[in-house]
Amino acid sequence: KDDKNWFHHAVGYQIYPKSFRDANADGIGDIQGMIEKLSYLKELGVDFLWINPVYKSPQVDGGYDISDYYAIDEMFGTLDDFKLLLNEAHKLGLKVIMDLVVNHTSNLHPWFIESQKSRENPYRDYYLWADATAEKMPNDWKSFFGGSTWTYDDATQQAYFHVFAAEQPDLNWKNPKLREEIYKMVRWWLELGLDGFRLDAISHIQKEPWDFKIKSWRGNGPWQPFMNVAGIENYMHELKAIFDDYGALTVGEASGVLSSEAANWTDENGYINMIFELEHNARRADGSGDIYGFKKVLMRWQKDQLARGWNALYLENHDQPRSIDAFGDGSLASAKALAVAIMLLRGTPFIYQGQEIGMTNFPFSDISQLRSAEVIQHYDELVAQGERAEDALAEIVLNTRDHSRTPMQWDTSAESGFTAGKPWMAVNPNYQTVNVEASQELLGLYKDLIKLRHDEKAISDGSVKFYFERHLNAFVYERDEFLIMVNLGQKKAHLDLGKVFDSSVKNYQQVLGSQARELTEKMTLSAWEYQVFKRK
Ligand code: TEU
Ligand code: CA
Repeated sequence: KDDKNWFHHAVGYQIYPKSFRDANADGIGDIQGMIEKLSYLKELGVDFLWINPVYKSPQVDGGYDISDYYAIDEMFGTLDDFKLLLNEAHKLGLKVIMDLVVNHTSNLHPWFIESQKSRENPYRDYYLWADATAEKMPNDWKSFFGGSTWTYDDATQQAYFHVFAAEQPDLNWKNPKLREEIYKMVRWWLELGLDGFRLDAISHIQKEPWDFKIKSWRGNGPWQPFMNVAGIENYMHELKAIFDDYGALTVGEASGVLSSEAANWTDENGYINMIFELEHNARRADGSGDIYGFKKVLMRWQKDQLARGWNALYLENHDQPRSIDAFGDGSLASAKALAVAIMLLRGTPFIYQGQEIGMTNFPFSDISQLRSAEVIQHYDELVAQGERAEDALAEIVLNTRDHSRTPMQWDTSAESGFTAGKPWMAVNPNYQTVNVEASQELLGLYKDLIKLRHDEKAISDGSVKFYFERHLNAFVYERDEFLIMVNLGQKKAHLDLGKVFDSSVKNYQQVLGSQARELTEKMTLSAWEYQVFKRK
C-alpha cells in the first residue's frame, strides 16, 4: 500500500488535543495523553491523525493564533513529547498531520511585535498595514469573527488587517521574505517527520486590501474580497513544490474554492490532495441541519470532482456542533445512518473525536460554560444591544463551536476518564451513557465502514452515481458494485428502484444494514434505516 494515492483507501481521525486526554491532571489534554490513546485509534482502524494546533500560542483562538511556529505550547508538552508521539504513531503505522496556520500569526508573534514598532521596521511589511484614523478604517471589509477587518494602531497611526480576531493579524504573502520564512518552517516540520498538513484558512492568503474600490459585498457575501482571490495560485504552486519534495499529505480548508474549480486544486497536478468544503454545514434558523441541502452539496462536490480531483469527507470538526444533533435527531440510529452516508462516498473520510461514540451537543445553560472567544464576544454584543441574557444565550447556543470542544468521553469514571483533575471545559453530563465503553455499537459500525474502505477497491477508488437525487431525505448512491441506501430522517422513504436502477436487484446481497433485508425493486426505508448491498 505504498502508492502515492494511499489516501484513497485511508481514513483520518481529527484530534482536538485540549479535550482528548489529559495525562498530567492539570485539566488540559496533552501530547502524552494522545500517546496513551494511540492504541485506541489503531484499534479503531484509522490510518492517519490530524492534530489541531499545539504550537506555542496565547490561545485566543484555540491555538490558531501562533506565537512560535517552532515550539510546542507548554500546556501540551514539549517538542520531545511531540517527537515521541510521531515515533509511537509511526510504529503503529499511523501517519500524523498538523494544522499549517499561515494566513495569520498571533499578535504576540515576534514578527508582529516588531512590525508594530514603526513604519520603518524591517518586519513592517510582514503584515498588512494601511493609513487610517481611529474613526475611519481603510475600507468596509468585515471580519469572520465580527467587526472590521482592520484594527487601528495609535502608535504609528495606521491600521493592520485581520480576517479573524484582532489578535490574529494577517501575514503579507506578497512579501518574498515572509514567504521564505514560511517555507523554511514547512520544511522543518516535514524534516522532523510530520506527514503533512491541514492548511488552515488557506484560501484567504491572497487579497488586495489596498484596493479601496473593492467593496465587501461583492458577489455572494461579505467575505468575497479575501476568498480564493486571483494571484493565490502563485503561492500555492510554491507550497506544492515543497509538499511534493516530501510526499506530504495535504488537505486544505479552502472556503471560496467552488466545487467546479476544486479539481484544479486537487487533481494529479493540483496544489493539494483534497479540500474540506464548508458548504454542507448549512443550518436552519433553529440550529438544525438542512438534510436536503446537505445531500445537494455533497452530491455536487462528488460529481464535480469525479472526472478529476478528490474530496475530503467529514460530518464534524472542531468548528461545528455535533452531527448527531445537527443533522440527526439525537438518536443512536441517526448517528449510524449519518456514518454510513458519509463514510462510503468517494473521498477520504475524517472522523472527529467523539463522533465515533455518538457524542452530543452540550446543554449550555450559562455563558460561563462557553470558551470560544468569538462566541462570548457575540454574546456580549447581543446583550449590549439590549437583548435579554437568556435570549442571547439561546441564540449563540444554536450553533456555537463549543459543542464539539467538550472533553472526550472515555468511560464512566470521574470526568469521563478525560482527566484526574478539573477539566478546562465541563464534561457533557451524559457521559455515563455516552462513552467509549458504552458506545460499542456505533464504534463497531465505524470499524466495519473503515474496513470496507481498506478492503474494497470499489469503495476506495470506484466511481459514484446517485439515485433519487430529489428525494428530501433518502440518500442513495452506487459505488461500482456497491449500493448504499440511507434514510436521513424519521419519515419513511418509499423508493422504486425498478424505475431507475440498471442492474437486477436479485444479484445483490446485504453487506451491512440496520436490519436484515434483501434488495427488492420497491423498498420502504424506515426511520434512519441504512443498507449496504453488494452485487454478486
Ligand atoms: O476556520 C476558518 C474558517 O472557518 C474560515 O476560513 C471560513 O472560510 C469561514 O468561516 C467561511 O465560512 C479555521 C479553523 O478551523 C478555526 O478553528 C479557526 O478559528 C480559524 O481557521 C482561524 O485560524
Ligand atoms: Ca495536561
